[in-house]
Amino acid sequence: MALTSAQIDTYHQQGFVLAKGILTPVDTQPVIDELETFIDRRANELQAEEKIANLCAEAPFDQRYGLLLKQSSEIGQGMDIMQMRGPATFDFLRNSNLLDAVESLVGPEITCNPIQHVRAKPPSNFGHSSWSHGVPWHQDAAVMMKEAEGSNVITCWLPLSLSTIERGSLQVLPGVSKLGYLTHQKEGGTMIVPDLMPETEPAHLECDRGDVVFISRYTPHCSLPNPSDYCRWSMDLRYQPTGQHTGRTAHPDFVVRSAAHPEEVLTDHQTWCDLWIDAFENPRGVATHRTN
Ligand SMILES: O=C(O)CCC(=O)C(=O)O
Repeated sequence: MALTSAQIDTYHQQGFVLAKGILTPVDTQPVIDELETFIDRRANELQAEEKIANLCAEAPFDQRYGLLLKQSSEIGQGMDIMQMRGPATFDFLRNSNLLDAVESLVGPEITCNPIQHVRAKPPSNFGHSSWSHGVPWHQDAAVMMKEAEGSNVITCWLPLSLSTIERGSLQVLPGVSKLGYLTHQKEGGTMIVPDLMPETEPAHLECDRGDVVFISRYTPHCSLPNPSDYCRWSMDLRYQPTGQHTGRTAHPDFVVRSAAHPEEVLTDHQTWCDLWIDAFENPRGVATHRTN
């Protein structure tokens, strides 16, 4: 669904917009099914290795991963977009409801930027996982190369389950994207140098499956630990006008929509998998964060 002109204005004024109901359950269910299949397979493998005792097979999507993580920190190994490379996730990267909204912000020639994740943010005290303790204040411009500073990369942050303050929802600083890039430091995870943090009241972006938050590369955002008993599942995907620098030359981007050259849209799942496999097996280019 295209964004309304009011939503587009909000994005440009505030540096983000929370757009409700962009996606239907039909859009995200195949991705959830793919994640559930992955988790079930990992759980069975870990049970065979006697690393977990209870498969928790009856637990719902927003609880099972946490219950398994409590038993083994290995449950989430290999569970990100570029590692799983599932066909449903590949299809979702080209989802027309999502891209209609993205087109409102980047125009009709759209490339999928390779900086993308699926995050199972589990309860913070259920064991160690890379996302469970939150993410410090940063701008997404800091996870890209400096060369991408002029690229209109839009982050699409979308929950696959309820995302509330109690479950470690996202926070953003409204209205400060116009400041441009703020220097980041490595210490504490890629984060804005504390002295440079704008003194702005954060907005808590509570949202649910179907909603999408669009965030500019210059909008400071963070997320808190998850003190609840539920996983806060989300995806963060990035899109940009085709031809602009991706800021991550080590990893493959691809065209997802084109009015001018529809033949350039990548629709073949195996080709996408091969691009990632090649990037991992024959490393070249840059995949590091910018901390200067
Ligand atoms: O999902 C989160 O908790 C943080 C996401 C984030 O920082 C990002 O997408 O850049």
